[in-house]
Amino acid sequence: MAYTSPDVWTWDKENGGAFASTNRPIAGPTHDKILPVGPSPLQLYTLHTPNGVKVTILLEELLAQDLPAQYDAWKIDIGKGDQFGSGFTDINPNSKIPALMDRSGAKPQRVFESGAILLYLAEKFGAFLPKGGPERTEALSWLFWQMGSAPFVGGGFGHFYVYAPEKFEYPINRYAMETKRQLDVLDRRLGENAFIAGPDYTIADMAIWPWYGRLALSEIYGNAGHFLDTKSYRHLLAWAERLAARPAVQKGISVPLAAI
Ligand SMILES: N[C@@H](CCC(=O)N[C@@H](CS)C(=O)NCC(=O)O)C(=O)O
Repeated sequence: MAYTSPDVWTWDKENGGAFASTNRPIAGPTHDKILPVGPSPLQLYTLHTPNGVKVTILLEELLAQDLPAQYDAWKIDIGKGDQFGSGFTDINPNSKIPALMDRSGAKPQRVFESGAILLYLAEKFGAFLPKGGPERTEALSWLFWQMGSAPFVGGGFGHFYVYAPEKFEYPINRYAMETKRQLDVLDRRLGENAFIAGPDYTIADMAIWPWYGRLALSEIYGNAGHFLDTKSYRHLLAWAERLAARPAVQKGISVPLAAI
């Protein structure tokens, strides 16, 4: 249906989309809520979404290397609006999971944005990120590529293919095209390298796999794997399968989350 925009946009609370009841055009908390704190040095407030599991995968990989990355993982139910509680917005003023509180030092340190959390933990524990040189630059390039690119997949393709109140051809075409272009970027890269940043497994793989690896494996957005013909991205698929077989990845995507 053709749409004529009004002079000034107003908030339609009942727009019919899957997240209509929680999405809002205003930042800040909607209610007071003190978040629980467990005994571990790292407190993670999260959910099993692609952005959330990036961090639990890294934490499980660190623990698998016997590094002291013990954490408590708490469930922020974004369908119920937990991300707008005052305790959560104190840690992430942007009201999105995942958010981390590092209580191991003299003063608690908050970290928000999944890419920033991955970088913070990789530097803290000296793992899964080359210390310097071109290898580090390459890993960071791919990490930031993921942060900039995945919103086209999640907020664009996934939203209009699965969550929008109706199927609209224009946005599905636009975002399917961009998603396939991105899948091809990764397929070409993985045709020449064992891992995203080169020969070593890094936080760039952990950031990219929950989105593009799981899409290639047909594990997100219903029938999207078939719709986008992800089987045709052979190198991407082989990498996705290799990562999916890692015990830390399996733990990271299903780690129990305690109620807040
Ligand atoms: N750029 C952010 C995106 C985080 C994000 O979009 N989180 C979603 C779940 S995957 C969320 O919390 N949505 C709640 C909302 O939009 O109200 C990151 O990577 O941390």
